[in-house]
Amino acid sequence: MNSPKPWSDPTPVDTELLSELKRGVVEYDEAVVRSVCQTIIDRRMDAYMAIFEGLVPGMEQVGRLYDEQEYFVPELLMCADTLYAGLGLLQPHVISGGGTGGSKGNVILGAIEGDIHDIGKNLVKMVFKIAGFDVEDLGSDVPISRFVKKAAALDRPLVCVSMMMSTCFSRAKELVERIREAAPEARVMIGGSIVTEQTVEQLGCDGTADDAHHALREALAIMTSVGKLDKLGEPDNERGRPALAG
Ligand code: B12
Repeated sequence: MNSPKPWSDPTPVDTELLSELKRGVVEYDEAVVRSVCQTIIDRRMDAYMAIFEGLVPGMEQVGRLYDEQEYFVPELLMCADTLYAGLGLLQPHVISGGGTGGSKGNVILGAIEGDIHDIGKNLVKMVFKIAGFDVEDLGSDVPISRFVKKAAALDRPLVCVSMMMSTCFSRAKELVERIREAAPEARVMIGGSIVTEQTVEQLGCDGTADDAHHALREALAIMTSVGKLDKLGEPDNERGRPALAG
C-alpha cells in the first residue's frame, strides 16, 4: 500500500487545475468541472491523475463535510452527479497500455446487497478493464446469489466486492462462505472506505486495497498466485498502472 502514486508529480499548472476540479466537485459545480476537464483534455494532461488527484479528493472532502454535518444526502447526490460528469469526460482519455497476452482473467464486480454506493466500484472497473481484465459488473445492491452463481460459472474468477456500509458486514461474511462452497477456486477481494485489513481477516477474503490502482496490483498478484497469469501479470508499466491515451 505504500508504493508511490502511479503518476508523475503534477506541474504547478496541473496542480491549479486539479484544485479547481476538486473545488468543482465539492461545490457541485458541474459547469466548472466540465470546463476544467476539457482544459485537461486539450492540454493532454494525465487523465488518470486528474481522476485520482482531482475528482476523487473532491469526493473525499465531501465525505468530511458530511461527517461534520455541513452536507447532507442531497448535497452528496449532487456532488456524485458532478463527479460522474467529469469522469464521463476524462475516462475515454485513459486507455489500455497492457494489450499483450490477451485477457488477464475474469473479474466479477459489484456492490453488495444493501449498498447503492457505486463510484468506487466504477473506478475499480475502469482501472481493471483498461489493464486487460474481463470485468463483469453486476452493479450495486447485488444479491449474494448473483455473485455466487456468476463465480461458479467462470474459471478461477476474481470476485471483487465493494462495501461502503458497515450494516452489510454479515451479508459479506455469508457471501464469502457461499463462494468458498460453490466456487472453491474463486478468489475474493473486498474494498470500500470502511474496509480494513481486519475486515479482510474477519471475512476470510483474499485481499483488499485502499484505492483502484492498489486494487489492480493486488488483483494481479492474486491472479498470478492462482496460475491465471504468469509474469505477464506484472503491472503494465513501471508505475503499476495502465498507460494513457496520447
Ligand atoms: C457519495 C456518498 C453517497 C452517495 C452515493 C452516490 C453514488 N452514486 O455512489 C449517496 C447520497 C447515494 C449515499 C447514500 C447513503 N450513504 Co453514503 N457516502 C457517500 C460518501 C460521501 C462518498 C463515497 C464515495 O463515492 N467516495 C469516493 C470513492 C472514489 O471512494 P471509495 O468509494 O472509497 O472507493 C475507493 C476505495 O474504497 C476502493 N474500493 C471501492 N470498492 C472497492 C472494491 C474492491 C474489491 C477493492 C479492492 C477496492 C475498492 O477503490 C475506490 C477507488 O479508488 C461516503 C463517505 C466515505 N468516507 O466513504 C458516504 C458513506 C459511505 N455513506 C454513508 C451512509 C450512512 C449513507 C446513507 C445511509 C445515508 C442516508 N441517511 O441515507 C445512504 C445509504 C444508501 C445505501 N443503502 O447504500 C456512510 C456509511 C457509514 C457506515 N459505516 O456504514 C458514509 C461512510 C458516510 C459517513 N461517514 O457516515 N452516499
